[in-house]
Amino acid sequence: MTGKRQFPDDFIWGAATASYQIEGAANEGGRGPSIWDTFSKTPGKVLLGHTGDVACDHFHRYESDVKLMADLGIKSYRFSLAWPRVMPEKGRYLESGFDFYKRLIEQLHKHGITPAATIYHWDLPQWIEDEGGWSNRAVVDYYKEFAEQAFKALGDDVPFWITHNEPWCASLLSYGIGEHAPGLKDWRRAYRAAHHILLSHGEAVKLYRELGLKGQIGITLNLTPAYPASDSPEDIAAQQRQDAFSNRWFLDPIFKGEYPADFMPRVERFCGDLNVIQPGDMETISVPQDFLGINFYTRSVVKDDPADDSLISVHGVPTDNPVTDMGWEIYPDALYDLLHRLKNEYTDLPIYITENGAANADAIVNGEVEDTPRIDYVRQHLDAAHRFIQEGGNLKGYYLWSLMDNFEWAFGYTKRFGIIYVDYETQVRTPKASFHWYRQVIENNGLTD
Ligand code: IFM
Repeated sequence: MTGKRQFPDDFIWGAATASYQIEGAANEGGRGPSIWDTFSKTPGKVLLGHTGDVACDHFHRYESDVKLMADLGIKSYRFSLAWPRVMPEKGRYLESGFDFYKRLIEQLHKHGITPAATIYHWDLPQWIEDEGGWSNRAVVDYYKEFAEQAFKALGDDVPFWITHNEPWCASLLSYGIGEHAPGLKDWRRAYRAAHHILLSHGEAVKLYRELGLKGQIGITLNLTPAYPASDSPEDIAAQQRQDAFSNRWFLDPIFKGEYPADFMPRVERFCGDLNVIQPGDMETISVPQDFLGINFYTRSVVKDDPADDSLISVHGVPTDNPVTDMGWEIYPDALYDLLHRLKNEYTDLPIYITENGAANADAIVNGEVEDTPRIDYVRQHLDAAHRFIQEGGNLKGYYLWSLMDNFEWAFGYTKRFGIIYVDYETQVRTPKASFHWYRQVIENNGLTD
């Protein structure tokens, strides 16, 4: 689509990062190890043996990084809190673990940028994992304690709180598929982890209300719409299973207070009786929140696979559409469909796109990074978002992933998602063409081309 596409005056333009992916300073200020320190130091788990020990050294460079944000013109910056800085070992609480965030938040306010804090973005303290991690119910109390300390330390200065980033990744991808820390292939532990993550979300929302804090609190889900490869009943059933696995397992408990009944028998077949839902849990998980955050990157197209006796028994079908450097199909209509689905089937709450962006094989040439594919990707997704708003959708903001290149989990530093190029040898930052383009979008409050 071309022509002027104006966004609402109060639309929040932002950019996002996460603690382990950018901070570095892994051994400073008494920080303890997280599951990602352990995982990345385990041979074969992260490409090229990369770790987050130094990452973008943002812990030391936050002042100049905030200046770049101010230059970009974002209204809000989404970052996450490193739990192992605050609870480095069992029974030890380090209030000074919040000092870095206090300094960061002060800088953000100085530049008129609203802080948006994610409480948990995957860096679980290793000592909690040693007790069973997210699959052990005790983690809910540990998380509540961490959230409470965070609200008390930062709550007056942070008006926007996200309890969890992408529970699907922190549970099923990490404890079931095994691609992320702690790297287990155990569906029972994975589904128990998912429940405890959701439960801790609800507990944090309740706590936030009890403390009388004045901002907003919600959760961020990564949602990957599933489409059937054909209109055969088998493929449509495959699509339903994929959707339950990727999306409904998290949306339904939050907005309907129940897990998807159609998928529960399969989960029980692979996990046995989960023995995890206690009286009151579903009420806590579905406690009203203030907004829904969604991270959107791609969709899946699936076909029934009767020969595959696995949890979902489907296989993905490639399409002719272009893909990003992650190999993820670029299909912005899925964002548009998803937004409408959320509105029609789940919630009237404000929605924020808390992550969207593309990995691209960027390089500096003559001092510049021409990342046209990323610009095209973001433009097309903003188009989809704009269409939804025009049709009455309650979409309130967009956080581009990511502000800067960073540690892309199991891919280490080999995938670049940033609109600022980071030279990991020198830590020099170079704004890419997409940075300058996004600045114009923000300045115009919309798309003009
Ligand atoms: O880098 C991640 C981020 O931490 C969570 N959402 C997806 C991004 C790209 O893979």
